[in-house]
Amino acid sequence: MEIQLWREILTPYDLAVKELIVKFEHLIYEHRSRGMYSPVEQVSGRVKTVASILDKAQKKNIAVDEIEEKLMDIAGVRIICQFVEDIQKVVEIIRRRTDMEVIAERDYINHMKDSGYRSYHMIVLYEVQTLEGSRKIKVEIQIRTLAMNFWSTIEHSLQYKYKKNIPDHIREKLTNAANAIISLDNEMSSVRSEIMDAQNSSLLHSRIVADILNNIQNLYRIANQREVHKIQDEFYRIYELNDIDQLKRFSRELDIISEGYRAQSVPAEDMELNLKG
Ligand code: 0O2
Repeated sequence: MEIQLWREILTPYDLAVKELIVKFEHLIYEHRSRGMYSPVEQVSGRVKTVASILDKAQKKNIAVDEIEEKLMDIAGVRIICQFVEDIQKVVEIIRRRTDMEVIAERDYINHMKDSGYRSYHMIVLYEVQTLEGSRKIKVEIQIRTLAMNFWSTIEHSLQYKYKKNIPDHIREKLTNAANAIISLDNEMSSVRSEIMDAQNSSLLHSRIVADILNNIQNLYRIANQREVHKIQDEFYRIYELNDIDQLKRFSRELDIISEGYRAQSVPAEDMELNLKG
């Protein structure tokens, strides 16, 4: 058997995890910057430790030189959603992507494990570029709700503490907790649209306020100072009213004022060019 150079072996897995985290975080950003609700709430990832890889290989009777071929979760990415409904949306987004190829799926949401574990697993092939050229890396993507993640994190720590032999009385409490998680996710789903509306208006509110303040700051450089102070005072007055429609109206008016100043500040030669064009 060849010597296993673990650092070298694991480097492309590390790259795959890092790249995928950036991509899924960008998906959150794209949704939110367009004022849309993001089905992905948080993303994290890890490369399995060598000890954990060897443990799993031993448990599954996998020879050391077959580990890369047969272990599916050396690289792991975890996507956390707010609601159960978001999980399917994320699954569809992943299936449609052209930068990863889905090679297996496991639905532990509709088919809960005996332990009480619930999550949707997808194994994808993801291409990374290394010094030796391109490599397709297997990555396990686990998709679950915040509540499911809470349960599985606690259960995972207990499995570690009791070396997978969790005592019956604790197992029973975990089973009760798993059922409570199902009820919690169902309750949250029933008020999903209200929660999404609330989150969207809070996002919209911060975007409008940021736009207004940005406009005021730009005006401060080019406009009459007394006028900018008046605009700022008016903004604070409207802000205190806590009325999103008034803020929207104020923002639109400010856009028009700023546009007027921008037009005035266009250098003469550019104006000529614009007029000729
Ligand atoms: P770690 O430490 O998270 O990496 P199998 O079909 O069971 O032979 P495998 O690979 O175990 O093959 O597949 P499975 O069952 O889909 O599990 C993959 C990963 O899902 C596990 O990796 C866990 O992260 C998670 N998981 C599966 N079952 C449970 C469970 O009952 N409780 C918790 N908390 N997590 C679970 P590892 O390598 O077991 O663990």
